[in-house]
Amino acid sequence: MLYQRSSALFAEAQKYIPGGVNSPVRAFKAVGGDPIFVKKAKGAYLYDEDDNRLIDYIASWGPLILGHAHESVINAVIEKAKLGTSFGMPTEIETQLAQLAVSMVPNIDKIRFVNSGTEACMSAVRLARGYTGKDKIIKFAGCYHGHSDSFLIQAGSGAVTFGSPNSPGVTKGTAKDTLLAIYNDIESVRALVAANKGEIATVIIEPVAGNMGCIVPTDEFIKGLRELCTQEGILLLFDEVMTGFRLGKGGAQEALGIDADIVCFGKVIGGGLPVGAFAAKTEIMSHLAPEGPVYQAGTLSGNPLAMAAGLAMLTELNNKPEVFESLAKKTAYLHEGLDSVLKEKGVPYQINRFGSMISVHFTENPVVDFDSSAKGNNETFKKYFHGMLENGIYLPPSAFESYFLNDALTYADIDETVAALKKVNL
Ligand code: HOZ
Repeated sequence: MLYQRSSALFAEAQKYIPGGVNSPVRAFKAVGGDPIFVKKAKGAYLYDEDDNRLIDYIASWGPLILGHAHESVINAVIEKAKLGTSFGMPTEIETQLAQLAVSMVPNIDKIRFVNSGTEACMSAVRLARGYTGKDKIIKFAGCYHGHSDSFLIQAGSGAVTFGSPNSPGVTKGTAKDTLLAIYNDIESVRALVAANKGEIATVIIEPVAGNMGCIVPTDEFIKGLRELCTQEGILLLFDEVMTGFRLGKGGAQEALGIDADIVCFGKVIGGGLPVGAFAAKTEIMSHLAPEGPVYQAGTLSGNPLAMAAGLAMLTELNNKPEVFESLAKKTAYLHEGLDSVLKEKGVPYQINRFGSMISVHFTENPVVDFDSSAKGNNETFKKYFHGMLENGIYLPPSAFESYFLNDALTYADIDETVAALKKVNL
């Protein structure tokens, strides 16, 4: 496949945009080569600026559960845009989306819309601190909760690729309030809690991690976390930016059978438009301005176009809950296919999967946390990524990302994906 126009566009972009991209993972630094510039997308396919058709496994990093340019979402946005694009005033549709989201997600009464997952997590932590009156938070190495200062401590996703999991620009003062635990290791959390007795406001976690590849929590770990937080008066914060409305109507809370105290959502709640949200029981949410003293605001929060897209998307998912099973089956089918081909290739690998999230790690040992994920052989990953791309398959351009399947993918697309892998030399 040729990617000449993409390369030319990238060269031009680099003159005006740092690194040529508006979000680092897109720059292909982890895998080398030039990023693909997208012209359009429909269903399971991306069409790039060189007119290549690619089978897409990132779905805009999760939200496009039903595939690209889904008719009901697109029509909702078009109709809404005709009525005006932003008011900075309340609109009825915000309440409609809030009501629907609250009805789908366990254990929440109220929700606040923001503009991105970063904003959601940053604001949720402020709320947790305001509610508990405590300053410290615990996060897990390799988890990524957006690019707010408190989270860029041993962060996953692009932060790992660019060698700055602890970003310059984050002050020592901020960093000291973020304590680091090890994913899937409840003892590491217990130790931090014991050493900082009565000082921890919240434990924030990706309940199924997607920013060090896909990593599944053990039952013992996630249940232990819930028990520990309850015992110690710590709020358990689920960052469901990737898992919300994807692992089931009720996201990871429902899929894992664990109630969180605060839940954050990202792009999915806007049907792929720029939206985030955080939600909790009334008792906690009433601490938020203007009802309570914890401040949080935004002109574009609850933006009508984003609300219309989100309402269309969540309505589809609410009316067709079978989509979650369908996605999980397709993902299992992909897993089997990749497994059968990789077995023949003679390289060590692991495949992690939960629902419609999956990732391949080129390493001998099980991948259960950041350290085991970081042991993956990146040279093999690069060959895998570029080999698949050459054959029309678009995977996440880093081993530290999960794939997200969309329901527009057909079994024939998955067969094509597996057939592509057969042609790749690792
Ligand atoms: N941080 C996102 C993946 N975990 C990537 C964002 C983007 O490049 O769009």
